[in-house]
Amino acid sequence: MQSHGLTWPGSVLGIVLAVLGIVGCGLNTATVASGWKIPPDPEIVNFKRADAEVVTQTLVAPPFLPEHEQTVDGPPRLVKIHMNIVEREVEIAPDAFVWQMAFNNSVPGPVPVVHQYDWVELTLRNRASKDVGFTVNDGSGPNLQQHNIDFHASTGALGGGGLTKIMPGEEVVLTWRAVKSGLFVYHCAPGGPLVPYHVVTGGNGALLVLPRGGLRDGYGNPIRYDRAFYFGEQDYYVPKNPDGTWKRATDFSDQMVDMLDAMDTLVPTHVVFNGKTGSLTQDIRLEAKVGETLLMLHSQANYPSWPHLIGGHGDWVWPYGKFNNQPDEGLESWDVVAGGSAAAVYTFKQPGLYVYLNHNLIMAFVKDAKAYIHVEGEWNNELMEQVSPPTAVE
Ligand SMILES: [Cu+2]
Repeated sequence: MQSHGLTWPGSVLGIVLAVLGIVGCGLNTATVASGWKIPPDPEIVNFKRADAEVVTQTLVAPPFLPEHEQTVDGPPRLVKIHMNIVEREVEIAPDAFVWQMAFNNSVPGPVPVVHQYDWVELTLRNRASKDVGFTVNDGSGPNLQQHNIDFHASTGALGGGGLTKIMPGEEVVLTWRAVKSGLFVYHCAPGGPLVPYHVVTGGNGALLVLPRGGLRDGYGNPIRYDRAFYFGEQDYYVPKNPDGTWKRATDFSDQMVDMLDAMDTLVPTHVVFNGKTGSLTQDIRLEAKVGETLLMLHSQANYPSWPHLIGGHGDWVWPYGKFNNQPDEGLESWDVVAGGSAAAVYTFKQPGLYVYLNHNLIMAFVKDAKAYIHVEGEWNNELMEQVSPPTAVE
């Protein structure tokens, strides 16, 4: 082969390249570490839970987030939240009904927002949906199954899953510390095939842990967002009747065996944002203005996704949704791993309709993994102009 003709023996070349690689890597890591990363403050890290101020956060249904501060100055706090688990039946697409496991009566569940090193104190209830003050769909009855919660943001006991198993009629209180910052999935995990069953019927959501000093761009400059939307993506596996229509079950337990068969194909029958078809394209109108910065939060508890903002970009993107990593600049599409998240910010520069979607376009347009964002403002011809409208070719 031609390579035998090289004047440098391969081994020498290899050693030279290896040395260059080590030096290059070392310099690079040192530059990034000293330039962007901020070491944790020992006073904050060592702060004791007993000394923390206790606050209660009222959760709201996605795609919106509870009121929150983007930066905090004081010591860590203990943030109390309440979630009720509701087994309910929802028409997720025309003539396709799913008995859902819904944290706080929404699919996906709500997005609690805390800051790194805060504590979360969750009261989780598994009880008859009629008693908890929700307006649930007709046909929903008392809960039938055991549920729990695994917070990917937490540490120990299967993410809290081992300490939160509750039967219908029970409630449990769990406190844990948010030691990592970022957007993290949470989901129900009762064990074995019940784990995916409860997750693909909607038993998942995400929790946002902001850095105490707020978000920073790749240069280390602070980022403030004007709006934040949470895109919780859900894959469903609805069984069919022999005649090809969607099969409907009588309750959450009755649905399970046929749905597990449909899940065994690994091919979702429906993929949606915010729980059902049309949720963020028809039911809820998302709006923004030119000049505003939008924080786009995205999670998928069971399947990968590849987000893209049609007509815009990710100005800064955290592909794994973890804010203590330097964000990537100017991305067109990015990754959400199964059981993970992504976060991105974009400052709108043109008015009009933007589509935030899963850029597996079959998932977006044959299924419904997409959201519309309606943006108002002045059009900028410098960025785009239709120089000549469509006319017939002579
Ligand atoms: Cu569950």
